[in-house]
Amino acid sequence: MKISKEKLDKLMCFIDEAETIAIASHVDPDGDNLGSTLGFARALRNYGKDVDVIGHDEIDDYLKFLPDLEYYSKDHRDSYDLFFVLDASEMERIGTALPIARNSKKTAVVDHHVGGGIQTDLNIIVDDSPATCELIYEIIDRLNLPLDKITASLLFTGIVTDTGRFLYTNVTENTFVTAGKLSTAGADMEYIYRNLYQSKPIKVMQFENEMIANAEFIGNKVFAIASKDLVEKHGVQIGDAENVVNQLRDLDGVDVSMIIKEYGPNEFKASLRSKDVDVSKTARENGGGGHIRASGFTIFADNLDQARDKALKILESIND
Ligand SMILES: [Mn+2]
Repeated sequence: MKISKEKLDKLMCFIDEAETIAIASHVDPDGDNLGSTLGFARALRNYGKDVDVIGHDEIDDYLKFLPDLEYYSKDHRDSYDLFFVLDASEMERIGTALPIARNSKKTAVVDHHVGGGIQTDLNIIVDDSPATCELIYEIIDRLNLPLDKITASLLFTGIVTDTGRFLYTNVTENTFVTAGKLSTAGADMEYIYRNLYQSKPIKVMQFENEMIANAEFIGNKVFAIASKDLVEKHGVQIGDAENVVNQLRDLDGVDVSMIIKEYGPNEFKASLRSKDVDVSKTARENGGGGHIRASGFTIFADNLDQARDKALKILESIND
């Protein structure tokens, strides 16, 4: 058990006092964010609450298999009795939903990122938990909220994606116990695994291959670029690059991997992965955040070459 009884009691009061509840997803939502927001929303709906999931971005294709995505919506009230932020360590991560949070009566966060600055009426932040979905399972279990098969599948998805299929070092006995309980509750593991790991479009593999072929190796570090041109050439989404940073980290002799993704004319998103070194610090120093071995931040630059130079300087400055 990772959450104090005092916080859980307070959370139960918040939930019972609220009629309308919002759960905001963060920008650029990943499997853990969608799994936790949609799963928690479902449990609270089944408990009898009026719950909206506030979405903003397009869902990446690889997550479109998730159940309950029809609840991920841009429609919302102006304010709620209770407003949740899940899987985000800064309020700004909820993007356009920020004014709704400010108008709502109470706010709460459940998160597992390191060193964030988010402040709400109830912060449930466990930075050694590998996934927000693990924390949401604990909340549902200990508060006796309804856990049906679909909620179980959603939470299982977040645990599998954020742990790299139970690979990362923050996975503990509790993670496996949670996965086991979700399996017993009816999580459809075969469906989840098939969709996440056995459905990659060939064009995505070809895009990844070209990124990897052009990767630069600097000692035990490696750097690759997902340019708009490359994304267009292969007809993929920029989010499809994310897998590459993991593949590069997994190489023998590599400890730190970095990719930059060209989002806008001057906006580049950097992702960092490591086997050992703390890359959350580097991300925070550059206005981003994340976990000890997986983090990200944004680079603003005039063009791709300048972004590359900035990124390489940052990568070289990481101490190992
Ligand atoms: Mn997460």
